[in-house]
Amino acid sequence: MKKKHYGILSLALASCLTTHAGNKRQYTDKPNVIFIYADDLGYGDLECYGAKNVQTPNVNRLASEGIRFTNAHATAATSTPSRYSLLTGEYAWRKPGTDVAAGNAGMIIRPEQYTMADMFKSSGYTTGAFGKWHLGLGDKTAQQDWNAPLSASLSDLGFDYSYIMAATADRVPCVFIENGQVANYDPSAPIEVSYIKNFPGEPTGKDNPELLYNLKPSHGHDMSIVNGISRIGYMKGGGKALWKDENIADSITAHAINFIKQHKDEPFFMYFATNDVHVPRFPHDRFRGKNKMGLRGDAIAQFDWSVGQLLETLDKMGLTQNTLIILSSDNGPVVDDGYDDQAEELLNGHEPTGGLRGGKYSAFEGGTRIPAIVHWPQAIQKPEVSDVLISQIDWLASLASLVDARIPKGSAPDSYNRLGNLLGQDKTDRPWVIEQASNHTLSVRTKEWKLIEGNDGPEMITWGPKIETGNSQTPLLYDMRQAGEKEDLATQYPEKVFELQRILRNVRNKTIQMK
Ligand code: NG6
Ligand code: CA
Repeated sequence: MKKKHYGILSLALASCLTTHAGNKRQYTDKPNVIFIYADDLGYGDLECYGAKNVQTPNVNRLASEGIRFTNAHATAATSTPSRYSLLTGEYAWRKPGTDVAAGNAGMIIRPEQYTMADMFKSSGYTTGAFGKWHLGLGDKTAQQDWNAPLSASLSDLGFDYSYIMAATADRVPCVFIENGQVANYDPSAPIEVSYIKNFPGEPTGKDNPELLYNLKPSHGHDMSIVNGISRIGYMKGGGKALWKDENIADSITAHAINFIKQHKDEPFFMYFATNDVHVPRFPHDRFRGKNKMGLRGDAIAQFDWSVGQLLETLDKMGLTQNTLIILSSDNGPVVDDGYDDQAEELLNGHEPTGGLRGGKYSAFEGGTRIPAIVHWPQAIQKPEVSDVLISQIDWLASLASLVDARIPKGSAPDSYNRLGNLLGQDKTDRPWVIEQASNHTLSVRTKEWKLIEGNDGPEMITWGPKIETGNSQTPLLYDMRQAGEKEDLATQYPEKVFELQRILRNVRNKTIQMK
């Protein structure tokens, strides 16, 4: 399947950029753009957001030189829908099949869709994706041949280069995919993947717990064993291509640094999605034991190290001034997400959500309020902390406006240009933000109020993590100026409930435009 071509404008720009070959920087003020997208990193997990038990000096630097947002929202409380929305500018709940993807899911964003990467490419950028993907690969679910170039991959979505994990570290296949093919492919160990049944003779966490020498599951995660850790799904083979969990951050970061070095003379867009701090948390030895929180804290420190490596590279290359970095997370935090890593026991008073209610998966703020820092020394001269209400859904259109890309009609339908918010020039709150819980319950929040729509789900997650979901048969209304999500005020303010329900209905039906 081939991509549509976006880009009469891009051709013009590209030629203008290349005419001055060798000295391109001088002729364009287009910043490099780097998204640093952490996994399951909570609102309270960074030192600059109040974390006490772990040091994050590199993220602190970004915050102290840029804008640190205190009211930023991911579009969903789990990874796949959040990433889908970020990269396409369309709410994931509009599109079936965007829930947490298996490692053998077919490519969820289809080649004909317009993506963030297409947008940058059409403006003359070189584009690269690194780390966690979790949006499917290949044309069809379960039909991939992992021993050959995949039938659909990130090059069909506008990425010039990619070095990614198909899904998550807790899902097979446990190999990196470079430009649509298994990296370090080992012909002596052909790869097979199934999410239905095991391959004859292959050990599993369930049947062979004695083989789990690195981490044991606390719930689920008892299928194929790779690197002494059992996962979700079954795989066979891989040989030398199999990753070692302790080296994942090193590997992703090294490839990203190479990309920066290779493209230092032209504008580049880099989607840098870390595996940290998702489970299985198994960071490198050099991060072990330096904080009070065990492996979860070590994974946060490793995340910070990756950020530091990118910054050091930019500094060395003289690129820091004109590189726009946006650091954020895909959804809220979870403590025990399925492995016995003592994250719960070792919190030592740390609050991953920074005191917000709920967490990953839930409709409460802990599910979708995330850290967000924007750093661009050339444009942001006055560092600040901003409580302006923003959502990741707008990042595509906002950055399109920054780089003069024209979004094709009908693409990125939910994304609005709010660049002024991101650069600290406009303090107007987004009039509303929509949040999606893992059971598809939607919430609408304004600066002052939040409504969680009524639904049939249980009050707590039933299958493992101890997290309040925010589910209730009747709609819940909270005054966000006061106590946050403590006291349901739906019966006191029926007109407010009605007003917010109307916004939600109109957004669902696309019968409302934001001013
Ligand atoms: C859940 C997994 C959890 C995590 C999550 C996706 C079990 C019991 N739990 O189903 O460990 O992988 O999916 O996380 O399997 S996300 O951040 O990628 O959305
Ligand atoms: Ca996540």
